[in-house]
Amino acid sequence: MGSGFSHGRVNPETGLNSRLEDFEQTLGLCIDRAIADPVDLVIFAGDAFPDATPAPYIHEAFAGQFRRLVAHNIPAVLVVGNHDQYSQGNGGASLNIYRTLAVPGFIVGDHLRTHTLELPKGPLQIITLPWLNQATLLTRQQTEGKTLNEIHQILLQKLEPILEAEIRRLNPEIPAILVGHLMADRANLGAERFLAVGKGFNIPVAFLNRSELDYVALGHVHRHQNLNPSNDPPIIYPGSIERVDFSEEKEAKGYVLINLRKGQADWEFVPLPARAFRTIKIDVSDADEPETAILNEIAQVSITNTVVRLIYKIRPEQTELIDQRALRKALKAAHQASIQAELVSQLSRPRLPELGIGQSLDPMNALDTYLTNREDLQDIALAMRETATELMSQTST
Ligand SMILES: [Mn+2]
Repeated sequence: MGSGFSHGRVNPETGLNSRLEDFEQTLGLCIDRAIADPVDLVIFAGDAFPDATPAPYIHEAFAGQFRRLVAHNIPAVLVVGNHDQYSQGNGGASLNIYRTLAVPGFIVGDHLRTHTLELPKGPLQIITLPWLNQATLLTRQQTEGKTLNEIHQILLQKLEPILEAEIRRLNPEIPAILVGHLMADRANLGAERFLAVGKGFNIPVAFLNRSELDYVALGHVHRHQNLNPSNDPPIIYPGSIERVDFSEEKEAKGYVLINLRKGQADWEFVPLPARAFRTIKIDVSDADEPETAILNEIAQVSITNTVVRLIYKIRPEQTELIDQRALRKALKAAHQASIQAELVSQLSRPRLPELGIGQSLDPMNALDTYLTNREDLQDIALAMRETATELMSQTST
């Protein structure tokens, strides 16, 4: 909550960004279902806000929904994600306030440990695995002079025995789930790729694919997916409940409902009516009437209440043929719209005569010709030739 504000608009009645209201409403639908069923437990696997210090009204929007569970005696597990962590004060997190206030039935998972919950239908074991950063497991001496890759390897070597110990201590008679905020090595990235560049490390799915666990609930990746289709146990990212940006345009949004017994977890992805995002892309560089062509394209798409981005390609000399106000007017039904013009250059790249049509060169000669024409590459030309020679010898064997 609190992200993607550029895709919203200010609601004149509340003064709030409409995207915050969207997220709050969609979260409300999840909580509605939890109360209506009712469920025995709600799991939230992290990243409540874009950072650990959200503005009070954003924090309130989240808390306002989760507190409804308390009124219905439904416990909740909140695991700390990378965006929830704060670097000051021993790595606190935006979600720790629920523990500080001792909200009844709320467990905050900011450490790797096992919690045993006494639920009305019986006990349940939960291993919480929050987002791990190098500061939590490694000292400065251990990381000094190491590359990021080496540090990630050391982190995994440290994590494996700790996780193994938690799994071995599980009572085999009691259902067990692991709730983790992590990047699994087989996961398909959604928007998180852009939100947390180079900050993390991948955890092998093999660490999680354990028969001692009945279900693995994951947060971090915004795209819904099951990393273990044989479901023994299911290893599932439910994904985000709303779209954060256009990279999630084509993803279904929802939550996961789990029916859990020892040795058996039946799960279902329940879609949510998240606000739609639509890209309208058109190349009008060859059109005589580019504006009409764009307007016709917009008319083909259902844009009402959606977040739209219009991307059109034109030649520089066509710019004056397009009236931005006409485009804006055509996009009026959208919840929010952005317009992006991409200029297409008519100049083709200068060709190297040596590589012209009719000439046939072997790859090494082609590379030599290319390098001869690229003065800016001279300092690495030798290395490129050596690497190319090596690659060519590999492909021929
Ligand atoms: Mn995350």
